[in-house]
Amino acid sequence: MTATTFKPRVFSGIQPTNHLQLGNYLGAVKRFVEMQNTGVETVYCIVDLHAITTWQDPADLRHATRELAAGYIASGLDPKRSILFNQSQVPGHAQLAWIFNCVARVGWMNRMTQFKDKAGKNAENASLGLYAYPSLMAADILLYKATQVPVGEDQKQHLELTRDIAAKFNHDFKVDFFPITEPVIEGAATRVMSLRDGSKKMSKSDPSDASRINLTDDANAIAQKFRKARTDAEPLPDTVDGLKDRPEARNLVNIYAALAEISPDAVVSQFAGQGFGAFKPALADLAVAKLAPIADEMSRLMADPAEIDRILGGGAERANAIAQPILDDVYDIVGMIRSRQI
Ligand code: AQP
Repeated sequence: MTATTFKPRVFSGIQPTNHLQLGNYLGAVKRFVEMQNTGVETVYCIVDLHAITTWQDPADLRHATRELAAGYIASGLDPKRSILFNQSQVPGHAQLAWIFNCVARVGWMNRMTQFKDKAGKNAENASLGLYAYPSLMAADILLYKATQVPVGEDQKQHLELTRDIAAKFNHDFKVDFFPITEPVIEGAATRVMSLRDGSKKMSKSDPSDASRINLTDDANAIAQKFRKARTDAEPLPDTVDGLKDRPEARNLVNIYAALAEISPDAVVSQFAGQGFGAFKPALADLAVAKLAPIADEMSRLMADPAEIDRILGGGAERANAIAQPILDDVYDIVGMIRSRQI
């Protein structure tokens, strides 16, 4: 069998839970925009089906979905150049996820560290959806035969599972149907850490608001959160090697580098010998300069929720036009009879 060449296509998504945080922006959304601007076909989803794997108040979920759409657009995603939509409007995500639940093995799921982290000590009481989350994520990606997926470092294991599911499907059904998708985990900020604890990643759902910069934070909140960010008492070194074993300092340098679009090496050579009393205000100023225009544009877009819904509906139609023929082929490969004209 000759190997199939798959059309280059980028897919990624973010859960509409709480507010977008700086880690989501630097690790994901900013990369989404860069990939859109290369001209490759880009499909970006708001994964509301993933969000409900943990409890979401329905009104909050609706608000967070629109706010994330506003965040995508305000950050530079163009609904004409990228397909932007929310997952639940394209039924193929849930349908393909069921097929993948029957391809993936329980042993594979048991190794997923995110489930262990999110379920915590009370795993028996976690939703079945949270356990099957990686199978739905594989469906999100493979429903579009995506060849590249820009994500933060924390999603690496789920991307490996997606590749395993694609390979097992191809092997079991003796086809070369799904691509073996490449994760794109690049840049200085693939794992932005909590501002309160350098061993934990920054997260939308961390109970401490001081642990993260939200994209909706105003200039005062941003300055105050960086001022209170945990650091050590040492000045900045003159090379990044000097940040080894200084996770909080390394994190702030990485954030600066990603926002300024320079290397961490360039940041430390600029601030070498200076303490955090000087570095933190410079970082806060840079963050405000980069994030305030996004926050302003988000609130402008949020004033017209009907327009956001219209954009998501149009994106869902375009997404479905790619997804449905792929899903039809999957059903055919698996042996499902499809005699009804829909
Ligand atoms: N701290 C981070 N640094 C770099 N990238 C990050 N991402 C998340 N946190 C960081 C990337 O953002 C994308 C969307 O993530 P998600 O909303 O689908 O879920 P998550 O990874 O679990 O993100 P959060 O913020 O921690 O959300 P909650 O708290 O709701 O679970 C992914 O590409 C992720 O890698």
